[in-house]
Amino acid sequence: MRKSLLFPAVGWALLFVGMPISNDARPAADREKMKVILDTDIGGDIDDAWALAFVISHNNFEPLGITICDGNTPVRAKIACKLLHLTGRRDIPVAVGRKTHSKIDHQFSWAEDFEAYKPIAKPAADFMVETIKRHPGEVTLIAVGPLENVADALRQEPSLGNYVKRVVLMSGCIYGTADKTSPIPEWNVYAATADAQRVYSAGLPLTIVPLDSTTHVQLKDEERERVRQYTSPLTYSLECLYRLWLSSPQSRMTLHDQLAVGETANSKAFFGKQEILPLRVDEQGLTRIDRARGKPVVVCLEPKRHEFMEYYISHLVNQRLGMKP
Ligand SMILES: [Ca+2]
Repeated sequence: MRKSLLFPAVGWALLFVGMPISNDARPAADREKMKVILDTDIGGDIDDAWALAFVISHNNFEPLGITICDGNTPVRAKIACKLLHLTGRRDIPVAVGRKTHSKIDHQFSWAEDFEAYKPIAKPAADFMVETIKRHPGEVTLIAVGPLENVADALRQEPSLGNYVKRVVLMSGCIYGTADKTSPIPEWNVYAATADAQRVYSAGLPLTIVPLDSTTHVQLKDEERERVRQYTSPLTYSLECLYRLWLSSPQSRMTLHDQLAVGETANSKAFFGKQEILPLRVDEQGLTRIDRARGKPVVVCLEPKRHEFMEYYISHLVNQRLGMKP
């Protein structure tokens, strides 16, 4: 494990303590924001932290909570909690999903001793079900990790699809990737295949951003530099996590999860084509077109890299999140 980067958290933390938002007291503009829950396996690949940053940077989102899935969920949650703390967003609860293994990752060291903001006691699936049912037809669930929590929520409430507005996944591979002309098992499906089968077959209003699109969008050095030079607590944190994630000088982030957030924020704006396909997850973790047994899924294809990257980065660098006014 790499040595932790020193982070000037104490000074910033004193400045950036967020205030809880009362639902009743919110101005009208806030009540019209899009209610979202982000379900994430933050701390493995780097795109999750940068996707969470996108969610909290976007003025049109009202994040109702962050739920943590897959693997060492209690430690993953600390990264989300620290990012929210440093950016003054302690109004957003973090709920931990079931732990599926105890492996560690380099990014964990960024928050391993962090205690100042803790997850709620309620498990992720309980939080998901209760929050979605409290706002019927209003909540968009964005799930960018293996689907244990969403599947657990469906086990509790099989008719979740009647309450949720939309479910947007970074998930699947239909035709191929930037490098391959045939489909491959995508990690979020492969890592919890039975759970993915449950989610894809549940009749949810499902949209997926598959590898077919995401593998075409990688962070350029000048784009990373633009974020780094902004030096807000948010962008400083993202650069710290990026350095912990880098495994070689040639590594570049693929923006898998951010594209799912972008599709949620501005549907159809960043894809040249959306197909509605009958999809079924098979035993090998492939998302297959199956006209007999598949359920309809909106599939986002042909990413518009330039439009998306400008939109994405402009959100990260236009919010002085966590800084004094
Ligand atoms: Ca992810």
